[in-house]
Order: sequence, then C-alpha cells, then structure tokens
Amino acid sequence: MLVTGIEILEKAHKEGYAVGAFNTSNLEITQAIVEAAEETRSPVIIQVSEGGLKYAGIEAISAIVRTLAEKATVPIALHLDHGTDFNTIMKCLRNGWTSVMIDASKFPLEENIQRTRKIVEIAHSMGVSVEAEIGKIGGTEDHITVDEREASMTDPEEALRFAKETGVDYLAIAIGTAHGPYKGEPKLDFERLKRIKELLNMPLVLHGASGVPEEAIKKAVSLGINKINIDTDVRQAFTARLRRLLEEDKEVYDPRKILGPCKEAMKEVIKQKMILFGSSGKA
Ligand code: TD3
Ligand code: ZN
Repeated sequence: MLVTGIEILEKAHKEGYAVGAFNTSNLEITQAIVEAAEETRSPVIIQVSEGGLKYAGIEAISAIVRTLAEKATVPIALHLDHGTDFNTIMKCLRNGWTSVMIDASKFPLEENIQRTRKIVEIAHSMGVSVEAEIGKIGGTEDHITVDEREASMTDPEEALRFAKETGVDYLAIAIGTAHGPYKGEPKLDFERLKRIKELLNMPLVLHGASGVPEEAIKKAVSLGINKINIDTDVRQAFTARLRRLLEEDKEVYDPRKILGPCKEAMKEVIKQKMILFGSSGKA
C-alpha cells in the first residue's frame, strides 16, 4: 500500500532499524524494488530525483510507482530525492508523492531554514512528509581537503536548531559519505551521528550509502540512522548483468529477455540491503 514517509520512518525510529530508499526512473527498477520488498516483507521508500523525473516524465513515473505500490501488500512511500526547485516540489505534491525532500543545503543556514520551512508548511497541509538536509553530502569526484571535509559535516547544535525551526519530519546529515562510487573506503564520523541522534531524537537519513562496508552500515543503523539512500549499487548490478548477458548470448534480441534478468540482479542487491538495514520482516 502507498503510505506517507513519516508512517514508515516513525516506526523505524522507534524500533531502531533503517528502511532503504532506492532510486527509480523506469518500470524494471520499480518492479525490482517492489518485488524485493514483498519477498522480504519489508517497508520501502521508492524515490525519484529531479534527473529521474526529467528522464521518465512526472506523470509516467508517478503512475508506474503508484500503481505497483497500491497493489503491494507492504508499506511503500513515493519520495522526491534532492528536490532543489520549488516548482518541481509543487508538481510532485500534485502528482501523488507521499514524501518530498527539499535540499537547500548549499545555502547558508538561515536561507536553508527559510526554504525548508516554506516546503514543510505546504507539504504538511497536504499530508505529505518532508526530508531536508543540513551539512553538505559531496560527490566522490569532489577534491576536498581534510579540513574542508570536516567543515562540510553536520554541526549537531545547528541541526537541533534547524529541526526545531523547520518542523521537518526526517533529516539528512553529512557524516562522511558521498554520492557515487568510492575510490577509497569512506570514513564515517560515528561520534557526530551519536551526538545528533541524542540531541534531535528523530528519524535521520544517510545519503551516499552505496559502497559503504556492511559493518559501517550496521553501526550507523545502531546509532540512529533510519533511512538509507542507495542508487549506485543498484545501477551497477543492472549494468554488470547486462554486460554479461549480452556477452554470453549474441542472439538475444527481445528486450524482455534482456531486462528481465537485469531486474532480477537488481532485486537480489535490494533484498540484501533490506536484510542488512533491518527492515525485513517489519512490514
Ligand atoms: O540521493 N541519493 C541517490 C542519488 C545520487 C546519485 O548517485 C543517494 O544518496 C544515493 O547515493 P549512492 O552513492 O548510493 O548512489
Ligand atoms: Zn543523496
């Protein structure tokens, strides 16, 4: 069933596990996510980025996700990932999204608060949950020094003020992860996470979780992360399977015989994440 983001994440926060938020932009990825959730009896968040909306078209991707979610027997939320444009967020609210992220993290704190508060007011009046970000979650391609890395991380006291003044439902924090494939091993600032959870006592979100070692994920969940964003690992599973299939079978020409196995490969990765995050059996 299609539910709001806060319904899923409030339970995760209270019971101490995390729910996967997987990016989609087409039918097969959405099927992989929904089937993985059904097979592990897990709640799940299906998210679309602004790039994903542009690729699929908002009406088409909304119809695909909502149709599969409504048919499903596990709780599913449809979420906008990294919403930076006010009009795009409004369009999602009109097209059945049950959760939106306003990412104004590139602005100074005051402006991030103002922009986030405005979205919270509108979204809440429509019964939609809101995620915001404080601190900067970089890309792995960003060349930054150790000092810059430290400065980009979420300040616990600022996060507390941000949460109080915006009324946001769940908060994305920067504790050392980055979007995309990692070159070395990411180092997470667990002390910072612990302090933020103690101060805020609300659902927290980890971005850039693809490629983070299992032990680090488990520790982050034990310290209060409740939503974990995964995109790159699923993309890589799709592409690795596609390359192998086309290499092994030079005759195949039916897209269903190609995309079917790719969907299964994505589903396997997603199921493993659901078990690792502790959301399996929680539906
Ligand atoms: O917000 N997202 C998904 C979009 C990022 C594109 O890679 C994440 O935080 C997931 O990041 P990752 O590193 O798993 O792709
Ligand atoms: Zn992200």
